[in-house]
Amino acid sequence: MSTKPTYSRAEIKQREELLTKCFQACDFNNDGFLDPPELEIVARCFNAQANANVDQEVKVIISKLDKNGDGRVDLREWNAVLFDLFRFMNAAAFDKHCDELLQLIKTKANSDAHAE
Ligand SMILES: [Ca+2]
Ligand SMILES: [Ca+2]
Repeated sequence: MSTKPTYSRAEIKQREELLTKCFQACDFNNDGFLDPPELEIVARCFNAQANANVDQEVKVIISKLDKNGDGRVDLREWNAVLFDLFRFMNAAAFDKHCDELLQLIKTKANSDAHAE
C-alpha cells in the first residue's frame, strides 16, 4: 500500500475530531448514539438514490458500522469505520469530505425542519 498517506499523531487526532463533529451533527437528539431514524438522514446525504429504498440503505449502514450489534452506532464505532474509510485519502480530501458531510447534514436537517 505505497499510496496510503501516513498521518502524524496530531493529524490523526485532528481527523478524529472532525469525525466526532460529523457524528454530533448526525446525532440530532444528542443521546450519544445514531439510531435508525438519524442514520436515515445520513443515508440520504450519502446517496440520493437511497430515497427510493432508504430502509435498505440504513440496514446496510448499520451492518457496516454497528460492531457490537445493538442496532445503533456509537462514536467509537463511527470513528473506527470512517477513519478506515478515509485514511486512504490525503489529508485535504479527508477534510473536504467531512466538511461536505457536515454541510449536507445541516442542509438536510433544515429542510426536514421546514417540511414539518
Ligand atoms: Ca441519537
Ligand atoms: Ca453499536
